[in-house]
Amino acid sequence: MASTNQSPQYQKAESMFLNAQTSEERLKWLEEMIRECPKHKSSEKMLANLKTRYIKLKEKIESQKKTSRSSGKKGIKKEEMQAVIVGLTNSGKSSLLSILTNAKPQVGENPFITKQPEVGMMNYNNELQIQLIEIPAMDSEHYDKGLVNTAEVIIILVTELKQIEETQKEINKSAGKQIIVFNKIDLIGESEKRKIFSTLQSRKYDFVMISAKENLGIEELKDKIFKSFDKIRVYSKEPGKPKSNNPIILELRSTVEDAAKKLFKKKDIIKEASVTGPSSKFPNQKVSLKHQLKDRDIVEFKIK
Ligand SMILES: Nc1nc2c(ncn2[C@@H]2O[C@H](COP(=O)(O)OP(=O)(O)O)[C@@H](O)[C@H]2O)c(=O)[nH]1
Ligand SMILES: [Mg+2]
Repeated sequence: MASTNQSPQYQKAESMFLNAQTSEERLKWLEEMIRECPKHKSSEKMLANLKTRYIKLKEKIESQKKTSRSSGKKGIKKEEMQAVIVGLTNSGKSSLLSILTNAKPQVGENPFITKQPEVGMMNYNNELQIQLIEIPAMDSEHYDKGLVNTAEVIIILVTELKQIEETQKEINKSAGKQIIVFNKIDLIGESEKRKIFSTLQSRKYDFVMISAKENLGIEELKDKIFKSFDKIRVYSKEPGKPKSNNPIILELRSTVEDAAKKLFKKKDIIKEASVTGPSSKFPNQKVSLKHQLKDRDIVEFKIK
């Protein structure tokens, strides 16, 4: 493709095309070249050429997409608590997944590195595990809506305020709870940070500002992720013994009866229950089976 006598816009698109790292990027710049190519007689042949290349590349991408879709979904078993990370390419999704979980996805400046959902387990307080999934960038061909629609919690990762609404538009079919996570705060000054903070606050988002690189705000984010599931941790205890370290995970507003069901999987074996913790008026308060529990309660069961 000779680029002599072409407009600067065309030349720029051509150089981006030649340096592009992925097929998607190449396609985008090819489209731009077609737009910028003069539409007069002398460049007819060149335009036809460009269009042929465009169609071929698009076909290639489509067929790759099909294979990666069918293989990509395999093996993601939905755990009890599942959150997805969505955002534009380069927002830091892979970086975040790798500091929150055991997963080691590839991180990098080149766009669209992540081509299929990456899964990791986040350990929370050494008590429970939350499944986190990085969804390939929304602005890529590999974006997967299915997983976003079924997750209970959606982490919207952005590096600019305007990306929030762009992202929300894409996920409007999902009922998952949204957490706005503003990343890369290590790159902005204090006054800019304050401005962003107050904007996020005035829009009443559930949000946290972080740096995946410098490990800022990560503990706060973990707490927010757990809270977004609307679950509570309840520790069972046998009389005369210390409380269990493995909490039972229950829905918000669960009762002592719900806890007993999950713990014993049998009915009518509870003789007496007492609670110590946020839902009790005093330690070891005797309660009925209908008593509503709160996060971090300890329940002692006496068995018939
Ligand atoms: N300065 C800075 N760079 C970051 C931060 N998080 C990620 N990055 C960089 O941003 C680029 C894209 O990160 P990546 O996790 O691959 O983003 P993804 O495309 O959303 O998965 C990489 O070069 C990361 O090193 C951060 O908090 N601060
Ligand atoms: Mg990634």
